[in-house]
Amino acid sequence: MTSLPATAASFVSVPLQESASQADLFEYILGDTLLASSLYVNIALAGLAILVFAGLARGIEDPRAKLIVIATMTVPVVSLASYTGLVSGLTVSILEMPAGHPAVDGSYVTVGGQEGVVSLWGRYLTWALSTPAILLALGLLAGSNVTKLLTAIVFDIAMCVTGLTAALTTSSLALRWFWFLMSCAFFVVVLYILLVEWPDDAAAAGTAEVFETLKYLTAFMWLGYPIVWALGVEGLALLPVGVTSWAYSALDIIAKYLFGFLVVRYVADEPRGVVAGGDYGATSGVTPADD
Ligand code: RET
Repeated sequence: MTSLPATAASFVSVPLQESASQADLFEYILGDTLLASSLYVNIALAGLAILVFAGLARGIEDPRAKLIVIATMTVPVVSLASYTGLVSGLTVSILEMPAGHPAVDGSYVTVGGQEGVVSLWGRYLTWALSTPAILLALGLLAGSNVTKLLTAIVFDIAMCVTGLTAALTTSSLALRWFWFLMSCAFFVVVLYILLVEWPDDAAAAGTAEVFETLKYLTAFMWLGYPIVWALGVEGLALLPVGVTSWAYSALDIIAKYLFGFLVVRYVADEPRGVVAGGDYGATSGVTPADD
C-alpha cells in the first residue's frame, strides 16, 4: 500500500473548523431574550424616531435649519439599518479571544459548532456613520467653522474605526488594548472641540442655552461607551453579552433619540441662531461675470 505524502497526510488529519452561519447567529440571538430585546427595542425606537422627527420638522422653511434636521434624522436612519444588521446575524461573529482574555473562561458560547465570544461588531461599524451626523448637527447648531467641524468628524470616524479594530483583534490581548487606547486618544480630540471650542461659538451664534444642554448630554452619554467596552465582553468581560448589549442600547436611546428630539424640537421654531436665508449652501453669492 502506498502511503500519503506528508503534506496530504497532515491535510487529512486537520479537523474541519466549523463556523457559525448567519442563520445560526440569527437563531442564537432570538433565543437569548436579554440580547434580543436590546436589539429589537432599538429597531422599534429608531422607526418611531424617524416618524416623530419628520412630524416635528414639517413646515421648516430655512435651508440651514433643514440641514440640521437632516443631519439629526440620519442618526435613527443609520440605527434602523444597524440594528437590523445585528438581529439578522449579518454583522455579528463568534470570535475566539486571544490567550489571557478574561472571556475565555466565562463568556464563551458555542454557536453552529463554533466556540467563542458573541461580538456585535456591526455597532462599531455603523457608529462611523451615525456619530459624524450627530457632530454635524451639533457643529451647525454651535455655528462652528468648517475646520473645527471637519476635525471633530475625522477624529470621531478614527475613534469608531479603531474601536472596531480593537473588538476584532484576536491575535494579541495587548494589541486589543492598544487599539482601545488609540481610540480613546481620538475621542479626547472630539471632546475638546465639543466642550472647549464649540461653547464659545454657540455663545457668539446665540444658541448657547440649547447647546449647553446638548453638550452635557452628549459628553456624559458618549463617555459611557468606552466604559461599557472596557467592562463588557470585549474588554474585561465583567458583564455578560446581554448586559453589555443592553448597556449600549440604553446609551443609544438617550444619545440618539432623546438628543435628536431635543435638536429637532428646538430647530422647528427656526430661531435666529439657526437660520441662514435662501442662499445658504450656494458656493458663491456673486453672479459670474458675463465675458
Ligand atoms: C469605543 C471603544 C474604544 C474606545 C472608545 C469608544 C467610544 C465610542 C463612542 C461611541 C459613541 C456612539 C454613539 C452612537 C450613536 O449612534 C469605540 C466604544 C473611546 C464614544 C453616540
